[in-house]
Amino acid sequence: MPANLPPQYFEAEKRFRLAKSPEEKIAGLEEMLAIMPKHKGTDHLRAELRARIAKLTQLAAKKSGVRRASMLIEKEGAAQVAVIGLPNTGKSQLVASITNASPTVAEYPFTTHSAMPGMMEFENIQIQLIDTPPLAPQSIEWWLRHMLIRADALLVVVDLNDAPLAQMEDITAQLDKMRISIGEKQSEGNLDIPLYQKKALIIGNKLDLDNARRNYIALQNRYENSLTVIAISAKEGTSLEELKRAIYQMLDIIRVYTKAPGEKPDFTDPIVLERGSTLEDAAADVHKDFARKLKYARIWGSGKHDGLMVKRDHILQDGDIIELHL
Ligand SMILES: Nc1nc2c(ncn2[C@@H]2O[C@H](COP(=O)(O)OP(=O)(O)O)[C@@H](O)[C@H]2O)c(=O)[nH]1
Ligand SMILES: [Mg+2]
Repeated sequence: MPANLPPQYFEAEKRFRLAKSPEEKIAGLEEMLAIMPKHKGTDHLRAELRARIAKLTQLAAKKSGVRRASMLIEKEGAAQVAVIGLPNTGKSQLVASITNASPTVAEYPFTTHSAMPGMMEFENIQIQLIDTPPLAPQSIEWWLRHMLIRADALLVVVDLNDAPLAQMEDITAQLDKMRISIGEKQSEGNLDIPLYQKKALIIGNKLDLDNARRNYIALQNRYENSLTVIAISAKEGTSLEELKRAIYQMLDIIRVYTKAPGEKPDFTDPIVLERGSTLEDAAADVHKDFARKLKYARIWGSGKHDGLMVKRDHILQDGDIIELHL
């Protein structure tokens, strides 16, 4: 057992041991996994936790008859983003409009019972969006919380023609119960359970309808200090390019390109990293041995001298081109 596990870990472990249903057990394990520090000393233990989660998930899926694939969707592309909101706000329409997936869109609520992923293209990267069942108390599935916690960010869809401020209140209350926070307001729920802070963007949909513009301004005023609000019409395709860019910006990721000496970089195949990543992080992404072997790199782009030599702790910017020297 590695040292340095925080006390919350042992509290989560206790909840796991006392849990009866596979769902509660999974929740306990997910918490333990989230709390555990990420380093070499915990690699083994983290792998073990993930294996136990996978096994219990299969069990729970068999019991509830839900396909495992619809509960825990493997991340693909540069990031995984969950699309959430109340019934009939246009979540499925949005996923259908900006990804390659085609979830059912219908005018009656609760059409979406499981989660469906689709890939959205933004310039030279792909971002995975997941259409989810509505965040209404009667339809919240036990696996939704895990899915939202796992996701890199959330897109909160509200219907601009249907009291969007009240919808936001509803949604943040539901998220609060799951101990998930988007931007502001601290949760008042069970303080023993860790709070997950998530990046989020508010999408005001149905901009084509009558009261939409006025409600959009009210939403913007309400959230101007905490969250970005984008108004779109998923159905008519209004402002979808702006939305894609806003999603990319919210994710706080950067794209870096590698090149061999004397050659041109391949701009179709970026390395995607968290903002603030170093040259060493980029090298590790190319090959796990490269981070160790790296001597220096030459760098081009974003206001630098062309071909400048930089060391492993150099912080990279979006669009940088690097030539690794081992
Ligand atoms: N006017 C208008 N209707 C929309 C828009 N997006 C979705 N809808 C309609 O809203 C209803 C619910 O859409 P859906 O995507 O199934 O909502 P979900 O329950 O959030 O997945 C359907 O009748 C859609 O045609 C939009 O941008 N404008
Ligand atoms: Mg739907």
